[in-house]
Amino acid sequence: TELYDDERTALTKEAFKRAFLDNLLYVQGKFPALASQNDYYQALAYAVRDRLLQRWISTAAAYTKQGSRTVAYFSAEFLMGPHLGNNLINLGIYEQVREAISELGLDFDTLLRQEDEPGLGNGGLGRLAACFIDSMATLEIPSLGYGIRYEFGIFHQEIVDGWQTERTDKWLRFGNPWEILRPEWAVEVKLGGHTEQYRDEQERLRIRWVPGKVVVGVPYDTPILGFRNNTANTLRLWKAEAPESFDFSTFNRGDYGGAVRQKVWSETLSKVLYPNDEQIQGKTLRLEQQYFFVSASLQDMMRIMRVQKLPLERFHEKFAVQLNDTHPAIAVAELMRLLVDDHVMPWEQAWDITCKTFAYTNHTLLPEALECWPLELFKSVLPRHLDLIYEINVRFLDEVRIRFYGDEARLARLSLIDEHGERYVRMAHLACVGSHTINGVAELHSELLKQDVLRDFYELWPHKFGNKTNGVTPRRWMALSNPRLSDLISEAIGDSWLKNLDELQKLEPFAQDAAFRQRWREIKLANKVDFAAFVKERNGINIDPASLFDVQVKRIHEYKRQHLNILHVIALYHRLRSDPNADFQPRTFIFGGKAAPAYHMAKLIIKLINSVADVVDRDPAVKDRLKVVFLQNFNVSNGQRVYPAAELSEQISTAGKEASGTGNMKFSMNGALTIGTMDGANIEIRQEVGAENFFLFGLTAEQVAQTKGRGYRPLEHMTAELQEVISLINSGFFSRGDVQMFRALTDGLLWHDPYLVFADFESYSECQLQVSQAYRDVDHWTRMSILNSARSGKFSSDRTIREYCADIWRAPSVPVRLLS
Ligand code: 26Y
Repeated sequence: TELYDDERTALTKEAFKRAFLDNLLYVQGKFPALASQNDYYQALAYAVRDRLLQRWISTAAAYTKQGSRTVAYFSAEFLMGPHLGNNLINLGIYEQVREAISELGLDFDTLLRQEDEPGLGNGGLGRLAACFIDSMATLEIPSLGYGIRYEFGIFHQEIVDGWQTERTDKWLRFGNPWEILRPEWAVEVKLGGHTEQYRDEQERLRIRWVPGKVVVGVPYDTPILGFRNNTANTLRLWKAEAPESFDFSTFNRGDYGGAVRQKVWSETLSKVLYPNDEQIQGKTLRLEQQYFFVSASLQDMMRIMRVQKLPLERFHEKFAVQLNDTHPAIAVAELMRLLVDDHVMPWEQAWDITCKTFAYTNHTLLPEALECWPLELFKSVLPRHLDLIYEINVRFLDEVRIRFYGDEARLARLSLIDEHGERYVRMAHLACVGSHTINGVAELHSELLKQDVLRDFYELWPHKFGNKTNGVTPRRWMALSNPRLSDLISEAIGDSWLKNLDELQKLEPFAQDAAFRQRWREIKLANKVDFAAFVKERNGINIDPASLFDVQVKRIHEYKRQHLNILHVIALYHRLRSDPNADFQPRTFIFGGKAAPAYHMAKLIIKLINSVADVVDRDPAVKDRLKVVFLQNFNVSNGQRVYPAAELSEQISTAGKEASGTGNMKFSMNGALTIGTMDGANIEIRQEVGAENFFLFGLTAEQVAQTKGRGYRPLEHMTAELQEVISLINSGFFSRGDVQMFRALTDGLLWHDPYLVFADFESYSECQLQVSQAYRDVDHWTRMSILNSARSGKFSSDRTIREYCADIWRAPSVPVRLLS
């Protein structure tokens, strides 16, 4: 304790205040009269960082000493959200620090809000990676998150005249107090060029990759704290830089422009996150990004083995690598290259190690989202890897040929190379062949993978397939974002539920307790009042905290069917205008989410939502009964405000399309009821909370498939009300007389409707009526709300990670003792 528990890092309030003011001077170079709120935030962040470094050092020491088996989570995205509040929660000093800061006359919440969140992900997949590393640290699993330190994360969305516009996310502008640069562990990554044969000193025939360019990967480490333990794991993100030697050689030749271009090109690799979560067509830079972080990470892992004096033959014993979708799937070929080319290991042994190292998680059933790279493009970036993939493929297809005698069609379907028309490398196939385990992210999704997208692989290797239903971390999504509810729960059942979410079950009896229900309601109302103030500040409109808060927040996608929701809102508006005295449960419809910048239909849906919001807000006839809000720039921080205030969670994707969903879990934990289809994890949520506490509607995945198989005609599902809705839109009513504005949307629905909006519309409307009726029985609704929360234990990412550890990684926990 002498070494660490000093003036600089002591946890007492007084020591913390001194440290904070010290940092203001010595880190920020400011004194209070000149300091901005951001200066105060930085000083606070550094004071917290000082207090977690001891854990980080102790953890590194424990893992090094014990040579622990380590999980490497490979992901192109980590959607972390702000660190400060989360670190305070996990350190167990949130309240203390809040008090210290207010005693200094500062507003703690204002300081928390200064943090520019690291938005290094698009949505579900990136946020899942963040929840997973939180849970791994909490469960004391030695782990490294490996990814890219994008200089610009997911764009900042602004709504201008109802349309989405994008602004660059300059999250590093004021510096990032949570990361530590590790220049001594930089590695070189080759790209492009060609391969050639040569004979080594022992006259062995070998292959040399002569790269066209080389970039340097520099690691930036961020500590990931466990919840109230001594573990601090590492998120290691790579920044791309130009190798100095390259710079100088061009520079010395007097080619200054060339030297600068080289530097600029190198840095481009980690410049920006692609804002798509579905499709990227033939973008060389994207493949280069994927290879860059994968190669840097595998080289880093080999360095760790060298330091620990472990032979590379034991790579798969030291490390379990999880591939977060196919974005890092090139790792299969890269590990083979490192072992076979660089370390001269026999192919069979290298392949054995590779297959024992990797496991692959699939996150999508949409066929257009499966990553394929045009062969020529692939060859120009990774010539050596293409040869390795050919070799892997030849050996793989030999195996298939024997298993499925004479089945040529099957060979073509399974091949790592798609040979119909233009040739492509199929990344999902590479991931399947090179992994010992393949999983989906919810029961239904994992079943559909076996029946559909990966059917041939399932028939070949049924033992590789399994399910790992997603989860979310209750530390961020309850303790941090919903302190009122968390305090009430802890008062009722103690606070160990935050480490063992199944204990929420103990809340069930409280659903019968009128006084408890009253407090549950008061908390939801207080959260709604806070949220209403936030909406007033952001959107300038008043929403009524007494109305039902009905929320759909997620990326904008046709398969997620935000348009089904807004069509229903228009139907309600029409009912109110047609019958002004109709009995009507007041509702506030809240939408939020980003559209991929080139996804025109998604952007048009945003415009429609905003146009309806605008009309409804200006129409005195529906005032106080119907409101629509589009929340700009939905991200982790805004999520933390909206989930606690929500009463109804919209999970309305076409059945069979949403792999899992994770927002659905955040809502349910925080006491919102779900209106949803039999899709993704909705099915398991309904199973857990009970059918009577869930509003189900719509076709099942099977019925969707049948309907499509029969030849779906949306017009056959046209009802009088739906007709009114479409006519109203087409009349220009929401577009100031412009009858063309929403044509692409309405025509698309009338003539194609690939996601069966019309087929589900009536069932949805009917279900929404039931919601409104249920909401009027206040006590009944509160009971259902409490039961949703009480039965959400399964959806902790701690449960998910325990399953990955037991079934895939075989990684035991390693508790950390604080060094003194
Ligand atoms: C290839 C590139 C364009 C791409 C980039 C990001 C493709 C996909 C993605 C992201 C996909 C994603 O976020 N999928 C979601 O993963 C969640 C976590 O498993 C699921 O809950 C959710 O249903 C799924 O859509």
